[in-house]
Amino acid sequence: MNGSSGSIFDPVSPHTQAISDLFVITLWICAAIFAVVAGIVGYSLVHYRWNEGAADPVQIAGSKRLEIIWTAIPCVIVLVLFGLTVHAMEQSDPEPPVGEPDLEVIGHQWWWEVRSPKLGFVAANEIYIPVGRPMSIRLDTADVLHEFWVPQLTRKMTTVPGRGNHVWMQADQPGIYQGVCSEFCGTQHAWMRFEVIAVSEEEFDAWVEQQRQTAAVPTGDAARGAQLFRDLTCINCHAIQGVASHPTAGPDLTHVASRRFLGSGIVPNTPENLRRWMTDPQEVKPGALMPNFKLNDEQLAHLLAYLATLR
Ligand code: HEC
Ligand SMILES: [Cu+2]
Repeated sequence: MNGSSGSIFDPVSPHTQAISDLFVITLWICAAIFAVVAGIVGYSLVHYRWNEGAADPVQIAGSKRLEIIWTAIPCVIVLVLFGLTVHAMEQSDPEPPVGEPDLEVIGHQWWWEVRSPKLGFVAANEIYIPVGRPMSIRLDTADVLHEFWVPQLTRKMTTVPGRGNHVWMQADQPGIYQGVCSEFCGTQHAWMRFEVIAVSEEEFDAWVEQQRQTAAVPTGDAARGAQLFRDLTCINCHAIQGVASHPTAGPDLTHVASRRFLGSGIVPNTPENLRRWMTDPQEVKPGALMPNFKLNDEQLAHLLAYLATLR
């Protein structure tokens, strides 16, 4: 898929286009100021250089006219920049809608909970959106300050404990866009990533439909894994829809097998990496808030069989 450079210079929504435009205009204005100032300095260096026997140039210290001119020009420039900035702020951060947002994204140390009471699903670290439709997102945090940022799609927005924030997210081209936490929040701040996957309306509906499914009832080894999932207290931290829907200390695992990455982007979701994660989460993501269960081979096999059914 295209459009996934992750660069702020490659905006894919009206919101980030406004920010990028502001940057470019500001850069050109500053470049012009630099050229004028450097030009005058250069001219003065050459024209007024020391010349044995020449008379001193005319002294203009205290000239009222000059003082007014070089006070007025910067004031006008600052006013223009102010106007452009206010405009960009309005474009990049329009009023939130009245009523329910489309999505709620909640920052956790160090992963993202994604839910939609409106559409009736819970997910983690992966957000599907329909191409071209502005999605309204309420932002919250379960612990400390985080900052939600998809450089190509959204402005930055902090998640503040006890105070919901809002951001609009839109992608005008299909693609997979990188999202990050952009406010230091502890050990694994750098691995608090997520992906926004912009797809057609039909594909979006299909994704929502899949996320709404509760987990299938497991059989065989997977059923033994499901039992371990309760006995070993996994269920105290991880929700599995149809089994327990409330815990939010760790990511919802109802559809974990269908996700592209584990540990908020730290490793691709392959059977090998899932085994590593279950053998010792700290080896994969040091500091992650999941304990090492020191599983024996049989427990590991049963849990992996169960997790594989969670599609
Ligand atoms: C104390 C709470 C806690 C317990 C108990 C716990 N986990 Fe976790 N788990 C987490 C957290 C937090 C994460 C996310 C870590 C991160 O990405 O920083 C996680 C991540 C995971 C992931 C990766 C999910 C993803 O999408 O990245 C899997 C799989 C997982 N846990 C399975 C289990 C299993 C199986 C058990 C029981 C043996 C278990 N967990 C017990 C807190 C817990
Ligand atoms: Cu962070």
